[in-house]
Amino acid sequence: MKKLFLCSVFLFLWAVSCKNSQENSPSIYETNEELSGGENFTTYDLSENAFGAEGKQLTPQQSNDFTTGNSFFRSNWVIAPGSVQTLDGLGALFNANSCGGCHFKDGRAKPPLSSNEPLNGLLFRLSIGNDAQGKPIPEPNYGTQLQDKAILGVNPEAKVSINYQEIAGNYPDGTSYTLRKPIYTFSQNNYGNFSPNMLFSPRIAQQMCGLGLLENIKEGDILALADENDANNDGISGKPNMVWNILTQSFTLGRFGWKANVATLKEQTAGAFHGDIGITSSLFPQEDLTNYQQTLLGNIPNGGTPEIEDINLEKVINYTKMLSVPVRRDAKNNDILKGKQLFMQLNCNACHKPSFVTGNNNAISALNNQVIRPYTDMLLHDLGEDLADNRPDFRANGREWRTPPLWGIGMLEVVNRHTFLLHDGRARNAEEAILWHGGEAEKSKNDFKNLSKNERDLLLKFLNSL
Ligand code: HEC
Ligand code: HEC
Ligand SMILES: [Ca+2]
Ligand SMILES: [Ca+2]
Ligand SMILES: [Ca+2]
Repeated sequence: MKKLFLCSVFLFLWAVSCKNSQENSPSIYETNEELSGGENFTTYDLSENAFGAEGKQLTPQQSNDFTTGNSFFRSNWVIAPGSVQTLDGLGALFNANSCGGCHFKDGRAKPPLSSNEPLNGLLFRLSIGNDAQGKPIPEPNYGTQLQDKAILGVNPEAKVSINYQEIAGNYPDGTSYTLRKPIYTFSQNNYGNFSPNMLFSPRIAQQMCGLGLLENIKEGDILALADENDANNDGISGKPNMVWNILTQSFTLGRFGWKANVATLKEQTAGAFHGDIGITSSLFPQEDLTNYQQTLLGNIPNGGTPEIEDINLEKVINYTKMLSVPVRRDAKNNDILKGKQLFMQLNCNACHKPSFVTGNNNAISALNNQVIRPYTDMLLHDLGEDLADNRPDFRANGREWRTPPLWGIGMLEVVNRHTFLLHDGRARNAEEAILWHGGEAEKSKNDFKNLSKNERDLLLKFLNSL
């Protein structure tokens, strides 16, 4: 009798738990959830080209721009005068000789792993604080970016070497981990001493997928998520960056860069040509040299005025707008859906906003009305002292970073053969990235640490499916 009773209790519990898991899966799985970049900008190419795929529903002209823009993105610029005039004018100071040199395969760079490795795709923004309007003030001799390379006969600005300090920690369940914090040493300053007030911000080259969609999220939808003074008292206070926009000559919403420090893909692209490769354009007609450097260097080789013509610049800009996002893998898998549930439970989605519908008046009409799942709110958040660069960038203070989109991060290993994350690439994988969260995300991180090993793995499996 007792046995029979126990049996039926077990049967009942089994039936209930089965029913729950069946009910849970469809309700938490959302229709077309695997289409991270919407109908038009999700690619099924899961090869190492997964971040470099062209969107669908483009006009033949747009598709042509994509192809030409792509080749400019990959091509190496050379010292003027070069045999190919469309590709000369490198430097005088620069960080790399192509976009793809840092955004390899349209993906993200990895930081040097030891002190004698060169910087490939890690750069340093410089300033001596913000001016009264809130713009970063350039370092007097070195400007707003440290260029560690230069053409023949010109000295690079300085050399940076990196060392890591190991930090040991434990989960409450006893599992141990180590994190590594980068420490930078600047040497061989070739243009005088740095100002004693110099602030610097290390930034790793970001992944390129889905950028046109991020640009096409309606401004109002982003601003609606802001809660600067945490009026709802949940410990999370998203803040929009407002940045100097050289096209409108006014302060507008910042979207790109690790601190949302640039407003548009146009300015970001022209700015990269200018600051990273030493290529002038109609947006930035003067070389990125301070007055001191200009005087010291005199006449430098010139690849035309400007060095990249508008017609070609436009193609590279359009290229950055038309890159797709890889399709989710196994989005309906039960473990992954459990991981997704944990992601919500830990309030990761307070900042990593799962979805938006893009705006409806982009010139590239394929970008319009797309249901996208970028897992970002495009806002700034205080992530604590440990991640702070202590350098303000427009409205972003020294502890604030833009929530990075999480789409595509599971494909990083395939595309770039590494899994380094965060603004300076210090995290060796997603687990370490979470463990570095602090500030507004301190609670989420602690709740993550308090999960069982199995639950942590489910969450990481979910992230890896993005
Ligand atoms: C020296 C390495 C380097 C080169 C070369 C480079 N980039 Fe970048 N790129 C970066 C870094 C670092 C960031 C982040 C910048 C920041 O946070 O301010 C970035 C950010 C971007 C972004 C914004 C991505 C986002 O998610 O917000 C775009 C777009 C971009 N780069 C395009 C280009 C283009 C186009 C070129 C070539 C003209 C180029 N980059 C060349 C390092 C590089
Ligand atoms: C308060 C807002 C906030 C919350 C909550 C939050 N994050 Fe983040 N997350 C950020 C910001 C901002 C960064 C970038 C920090 C940096 O680069 O230094 C980031 C970075 C990341 C990265 C690395 C992304 C990349 O491109 O390098 C991962 C992975 C990540 N978060 C996952 C999570 C998970 C999982 C949770 C929940 C446990 C979570 N985050 C909670 C704001 C948040
Ligand atoms: Ca030049
Ligand atoms: Ca400089
Ligand atoms: Ca809040």
